[in-house]
Amino acid sequence: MTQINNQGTVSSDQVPPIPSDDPKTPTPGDPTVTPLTSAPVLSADKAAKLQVDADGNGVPSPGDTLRYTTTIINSGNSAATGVTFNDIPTQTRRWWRAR
Ligand SMILES: [Ca+2]
Repeated sequence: MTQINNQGTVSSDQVPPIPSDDPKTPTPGDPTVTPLTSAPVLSADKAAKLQVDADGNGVPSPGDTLRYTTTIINSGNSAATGVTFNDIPTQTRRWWRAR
């Protein structure tokens, strides 16, 4: 939706219904048009979790496996199309799953 069109009428016992007018236009008796502003607002959160603690020290260290979880959110007021997420792991990372 890119705009809202609205029109009312006024009438009395003495006159027929008269349509409301958009005062911003020169056309008499036309609907009032209000343009709407909308856009998607995208964000991507990425969290890391220790998936396999190879050396058992309880913290990420060389030789362990990390799991990354990515959450992509559209908090805007319109749909986003053609959305892609691009993240190329380095040689020190192993991907388990991205969602
Ligand atoms: Ca570790």
